[in-house]
Amino acid sequence: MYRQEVPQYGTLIELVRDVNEEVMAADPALKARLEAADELSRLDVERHGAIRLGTAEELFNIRRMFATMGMAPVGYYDLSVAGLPVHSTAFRPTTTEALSRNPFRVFTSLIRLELLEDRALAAEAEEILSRRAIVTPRCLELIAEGEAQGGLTRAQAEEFVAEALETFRWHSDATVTAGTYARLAAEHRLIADVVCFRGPHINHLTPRTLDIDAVQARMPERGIAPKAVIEGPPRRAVDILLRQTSFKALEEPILFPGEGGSNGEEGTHTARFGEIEQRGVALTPLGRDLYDRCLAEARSRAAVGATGEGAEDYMDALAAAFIEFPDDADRLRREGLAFFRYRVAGPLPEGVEPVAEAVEDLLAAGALVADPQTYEDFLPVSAAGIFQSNLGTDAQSNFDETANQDVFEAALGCAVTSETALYRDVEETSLTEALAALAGGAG
Ligand code: OOG
Ligand code: NI
Repeated sequence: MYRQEVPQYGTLIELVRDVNEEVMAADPALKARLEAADELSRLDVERHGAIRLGTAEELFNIRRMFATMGMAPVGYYDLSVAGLPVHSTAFRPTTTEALSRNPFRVFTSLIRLELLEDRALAAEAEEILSRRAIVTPRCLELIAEGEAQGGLTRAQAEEFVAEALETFRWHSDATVTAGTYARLAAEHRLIADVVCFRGPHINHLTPRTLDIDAVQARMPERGIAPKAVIEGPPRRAVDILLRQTSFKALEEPILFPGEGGSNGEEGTHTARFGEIEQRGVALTPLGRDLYDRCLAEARSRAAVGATGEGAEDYMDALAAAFIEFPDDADRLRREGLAFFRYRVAGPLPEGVEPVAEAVEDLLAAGALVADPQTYEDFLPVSAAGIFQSNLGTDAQSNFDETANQDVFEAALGCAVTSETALYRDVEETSLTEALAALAGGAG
């Protein structure tokens, strides 16, 4: 659906596929590693997308809709730190099995009308939002049936998918007059994007590339205008976390209803774009602290301006700041900076006990292998950069925190899952199982 709606996204997918194929052809070892870690089969289906919601009730129902598909809210991202009136989570699968089949994630933001200074406008926005229903009545019925039955039958699932699709569709007809749109957009363009339409249209989808620098460099060849800088860590030998870049949102024609049922007025809106990402290993809290410090250091040395000026200096500052971040998988593991998954790769060597204290010996002897765990989540500073570039500026902004996870979770109707706990659990369980298998004579 999105590819039909935004043809340039289809062009981006083709570019990503070409680059991924070239990278794997040039680096058979990388291809083998992806295959061994069960990452290759998911590469072609790997995506994330994003939506923006208007009310607590919408977030509550969307949480139930994603739960029907086996996706849970993971993480809390406060974007008010970047001057954006939203906070967010990511709906995604949480088990290793589900992630390896299809790790699709939806970055989901809720606007925070309480942060608007113009209280009358906030009340008006709330009133407009109270009139829309973003999930079809039939879809709500199916979600409730799924909750009661503990899942859907195949026939119900097919109907559910068709109904759920309606929620994410683009509507070029605004629900408010051009005047109201202009007042909301003047307050914040994100607010207008959410409040003035019938539903939370998908605003971008994001395939995973194996070489984000190559895709960024080659976008213009295919008529795509990339944002000024790649967000996240710099290019490294061992990728960490997440690097992302997007192409600028398209200006699309929209139609406003006229006052009192008169003929509509034409206008334009920019909301929808495409993004690419390159994922690396998930970091432990220790690694994440180091990442945050290196990033802050780079941003204090060089900043990108509104039209992308300073982009090269910023990328240089980023590379310089990350020199202190170990760039070797073994060091990342030994220094407790990143999360891994253990598996048996050979027999238990003579004289070594299959216990956690002997992990280094077991790895050295080839009895165990530690594969990096892919980071499945998002980064608030990067997300802010993606938002901003698609609101019309490449400028980086700095922060002043007012997170409110409690309000977000109250709207959601449950707590968000901690991403760190998920990675830690996979690491610990994989090690326990691998040691037990070695003790039992596996390998
Ligand atoms: C979401 C922007 C953030 C990411 O990948 O970090 C994002 C939005 O524009 O709604 O998608
Ligand atoms: Ni995104």
